[in-house]
Amino acid sequence: MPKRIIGHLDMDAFFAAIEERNNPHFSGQPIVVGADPRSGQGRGVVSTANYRARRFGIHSAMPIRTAWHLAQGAVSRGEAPVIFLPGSFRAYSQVSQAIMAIIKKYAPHMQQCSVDEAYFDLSFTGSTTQAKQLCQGLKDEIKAQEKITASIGIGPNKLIAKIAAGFQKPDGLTAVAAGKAAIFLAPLPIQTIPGIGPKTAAVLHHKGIVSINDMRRLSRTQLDNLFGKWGLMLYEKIRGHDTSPLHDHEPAKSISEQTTFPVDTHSPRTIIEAIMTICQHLIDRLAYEGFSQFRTVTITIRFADFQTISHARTTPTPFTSRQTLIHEALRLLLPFLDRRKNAHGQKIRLVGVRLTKIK
Ligand code: TTP
Ligand code: MG
Repeated sequence: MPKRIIGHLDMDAFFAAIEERNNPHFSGQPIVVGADPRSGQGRGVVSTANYRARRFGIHSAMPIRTAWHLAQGAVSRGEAPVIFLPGSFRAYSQVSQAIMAIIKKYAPHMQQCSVDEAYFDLSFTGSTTQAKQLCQGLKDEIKAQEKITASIGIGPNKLIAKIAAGFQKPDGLTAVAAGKAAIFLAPLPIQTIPGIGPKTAAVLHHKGIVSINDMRRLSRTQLDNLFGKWGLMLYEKIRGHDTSPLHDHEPAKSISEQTTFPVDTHSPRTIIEAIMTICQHLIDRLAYEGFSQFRTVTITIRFADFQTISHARTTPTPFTSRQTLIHEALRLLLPFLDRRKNAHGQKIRLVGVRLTKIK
C-alpha cells in the first residue's frame, strides 16, 4: 500500500483577516470580531482576534468584556486601540466556500471540518517533498485570490497534519515525514494533542509531565488506570499513531443548545436571559461551522412535571442575525410564560433552542 500523506489547512485569524482585507484602513491594527463589548458591560464572547490583538492576551471564546478590559490595559500602556467588530458571517461563509473550492482543485479527496479548516489526502504526490511543493502552490493561490493567508501541515496521518498546521502559524508550511513524527512531537507540550484539555493536562502536570516526551514514560496500563479508554488512545497519539480516515464533510443539519435551570423557575427574567445566552452561542456556532443563515427556529420547554413541548416557526426569508433570532425565540417563548401555553402556571425546568434549515 502506498504511504499515506495527509494535509491539514487552517486559515490564519480567519474572520479578523477577512475584516482586515476588506477594510484597508484597519491594516496592521489589533482587531477583535465578536459580541458588542458595550464598554466592558457586553455579554457574549470573542469569535476571534487577529495576531496583533492576541499579543494582549485576547483569544477566541473569551468573554467579550474580558477582551475589552485587556484592550483598555493595552491602550494605557501606549498600544494601539483594539478595533471591535460585530462580524459579517455571510461574507465569511462565502470566503470559506471559495477556499474550499481552491483546496479541492489541488487535492480532490478532502474533508472540510470547520469554516476555515480541511484535511486532504496527498498520498497521490508520492513523497512528503512533493506534497510540500503542492501545498506551497495551494497557499500561493489562496493568497493571490483571497488576499489572506493559510497555514498548512503535512504528515503521515490527520493527527500529525493538524499539529503541523498549527506549528508555524501564521502563514506556515510544516511537513513531517512518517519516520519523523515521533521526534517532531517529543518536545511539544502535552496540550498540543487534540483532546488534552485543561482537566487531563492538570492530572499530568501534577505528575511532573509537561512535554509529550515526558508523557511517554507512562505505560499503557498506567494511562488506562488514569483515563480509561481515552488513556489507551492517548498512548497511541503521543507516539504519532493515528489511523482515522478522511471522510467527506457532512454539514450539521441543525444546531441546538439547551439549559436546565439549577432550580425549576417561574422567573421571566431568568428564562429570557437563558434564551438570550443560548441564541448568542447558536449564532457563534453557526458561523464557526461555516453557515450564515437559518429558516426555522424551534423552542423547547420542559415543565417541572417533565412534560416537554416544542414550538417552531419557519420563514420564507432566511434569518441571519442574532437580533432576529432572539426576537423569534422570545416570540415563541412568551406564550409559555402565561396561560396561553401554561394553563396551570407550572414552573419551567429546561429551555432549548434549535436552528434548522441552515445554510
Ligand atoms: P480558528 O481556526 O480556531 O481560529 P482563527 O482562524 O481565527 O485563528 P488561527 O490562526 O489560530 O487558526 O477558527 C476559525 C474561525 O472560526 C475564527 O476566525 C472565528 C470562528 N470561531 C468562533 O466563532 N468561535 C470560536 O470559539 C473559535 C475557536 C472560532
Ligand atoms: Mg483558523
